[in-house]
Amino acid sequence: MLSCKSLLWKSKKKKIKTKTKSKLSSKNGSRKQNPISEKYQREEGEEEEGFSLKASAPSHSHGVQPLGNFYLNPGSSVNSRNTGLGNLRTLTDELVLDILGLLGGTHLGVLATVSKSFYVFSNHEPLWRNLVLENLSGGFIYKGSWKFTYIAGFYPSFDVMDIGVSHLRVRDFYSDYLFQSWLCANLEMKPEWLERDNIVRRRGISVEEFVSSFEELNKPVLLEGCLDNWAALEKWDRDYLIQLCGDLRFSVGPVEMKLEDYFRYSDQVREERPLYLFDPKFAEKVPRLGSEYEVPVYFREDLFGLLGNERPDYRWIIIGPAGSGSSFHIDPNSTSAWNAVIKGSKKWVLFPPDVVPPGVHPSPDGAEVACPVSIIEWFMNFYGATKTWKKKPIECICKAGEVIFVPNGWWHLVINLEESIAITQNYVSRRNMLNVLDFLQRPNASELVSGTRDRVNLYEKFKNAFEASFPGTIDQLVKKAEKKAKEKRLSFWDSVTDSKAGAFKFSF
Ligand SMILES: O=C(O)CCC(=O)C(=O)O
Repeated sequence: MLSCKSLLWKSKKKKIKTKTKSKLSSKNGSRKQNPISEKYQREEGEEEEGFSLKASAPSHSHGVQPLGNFYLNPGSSVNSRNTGLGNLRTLTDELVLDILGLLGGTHLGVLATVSKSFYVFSNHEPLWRNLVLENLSGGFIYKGSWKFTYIAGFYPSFDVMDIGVSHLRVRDFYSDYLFQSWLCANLEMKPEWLERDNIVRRRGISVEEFVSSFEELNKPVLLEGCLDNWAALEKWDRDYLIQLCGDLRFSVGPVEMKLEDYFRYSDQVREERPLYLFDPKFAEKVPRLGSEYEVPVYFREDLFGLLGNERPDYRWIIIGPAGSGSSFHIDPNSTSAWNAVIKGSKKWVLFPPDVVPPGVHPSPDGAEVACPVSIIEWFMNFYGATKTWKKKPIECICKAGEVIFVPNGWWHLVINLEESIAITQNYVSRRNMLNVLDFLQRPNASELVSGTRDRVNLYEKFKNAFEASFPGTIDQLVKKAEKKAKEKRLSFWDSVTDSKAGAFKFSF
């Protein structure tokens, strides 16, 4: 989902100034005639509105400008987006791209020669990314752009570095969708997006304190110093991992890639949603990796472990460049999680279960979530709304050596601020056992349950395994939860206004 905000290119930081200037090379060629430039001059110094581009950003996006520039520029009488599209001009940009997405690489390449407009659309990098991933799977060597990667993959004798024409700049092409896509791929995180740090931090607390102050209350906490004995913390970096398992394949989005190829990609990547290495079988593939970390003492009760090989996926190694990350989601199967940063740093934004983050639209049954195209787009278009949000999100930057506890049901978004390596595990303890059972027996469990083949029977299997090991414990947990719910009903008014309070019931 792309927000329909009409963009206006009016940023004031140094690099953007170059970009604003480049707009002057369009038809009018005069700074004075350009209202965006005038706005730029008037607002000089209002730093908080500025965006800063990455040092590696190209100087332009094939010349694409936001639609706001067309309306405010009196010299712009045509939008070459429309003139070059012929009868397709009435379609939205998304629809044009959907149609182009049906073409193979050769036809897409030929289409780029038809008009300026088709040149821009046909060079849209996500189209080439899809072609590469569909046709070459993970067996590609990234060549600085997805189009070049495709050409190099299919025509190895062709020296893509000689092409150069992909840098053509088209004049008078206005499109919010394409401009925003380029902008999101090249934006630095704004300092104000990183400022808020309101998570509770703890060092050296006992397991009892963790349980009573955080796990029982379902509240996030950032734990410092609890990875100090991890060999991984000292050893794991890209050189070590490449030496250990550079030629092994790991899950990267929809494909499996050799680790060394992934690092080669992540070194050069500059896209809105970089591919992210997220592998649930890393410890089976490379047992040494599994032996170089241990579950922090707070998270050792791991009841899905009772299911043996039938347990859902529960641990992942996560590797990604700056800008990669996880957009808003709630963790699978109503589990809680911990996420330990080994290298790099991650910005976290978390909302409690009863607050749907701005810009995020879950379907009524919770099976699907519509959210902005990318994490950076969420920051650009929705983060500001959290300033006035009644329930502020919990935010922090989690650095190497730190662990965040993500309680079940919390929405969270994560973006890597630099190349990062992390381990995360999802788990069920007695504190979230009832939530998990409740989740597993929902009517649409076959759509909701994830990480395992047998989605429908997971409830029965898990409940039986738990009862066999801890007879009578489910009843005790239910009684405890009912008592807690009664205590929570503070007043008559609370109970009649909060529909959830009266509806609290478990039946297993
Ligand atoms: O990108 C990350 O490190 C966060 C991962 C995450 O949110 C998750 O595993 O649920």
